[in-house]
Amino acid sequence: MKQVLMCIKARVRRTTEIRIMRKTFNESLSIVALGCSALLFSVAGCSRAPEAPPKQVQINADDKMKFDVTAFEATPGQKISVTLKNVGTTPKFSMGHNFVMLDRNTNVQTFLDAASMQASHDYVPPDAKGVLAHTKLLGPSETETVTFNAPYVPGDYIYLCSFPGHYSQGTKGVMTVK
Ligand SMILES: [Cu+2]
Repeated sequence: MKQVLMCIKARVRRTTEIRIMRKTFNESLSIVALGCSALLFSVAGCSRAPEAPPKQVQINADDKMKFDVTAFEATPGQKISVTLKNVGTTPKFSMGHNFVMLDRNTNVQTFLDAASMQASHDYVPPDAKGVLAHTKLLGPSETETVTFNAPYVPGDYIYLCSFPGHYSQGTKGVMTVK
């Protein structure tokens, strides 16, 4: 009888030991799994390409109604930061300048006709179709930066100042996506 009891006790002890071992094994397994996933996460984090800084384009507009940058290039989808500065001295109401980037196939004359009626909206109709990005109308020494993504469709995109009469004088340019 005593022997049987001892045997049972020994078996219980062994079972408990196995259980503890199993628990420890499971714990270390989960720690390893955690470590693996952390590693995978960091590898995935490293392999993701960092976002490229936007392409900077500085454009000056003057009292002679000219943009000093009349062409620049972009890659499809590239982030572009255009900074327009009005380097003139003539008051805004008679010589303000803005920067308006139009979508391809936008009829420039139709847009300008509509824009000319929108002095209170800085000559950019709020409901205008085909405007990819624009600044407000800037007076002397004023600057504004507008950031946008270049379209994915390659081609020529016209940008302009929509103050009445300025486009035909030379406040215009072309962004070529290629
Ligand atoms: Cu202008």
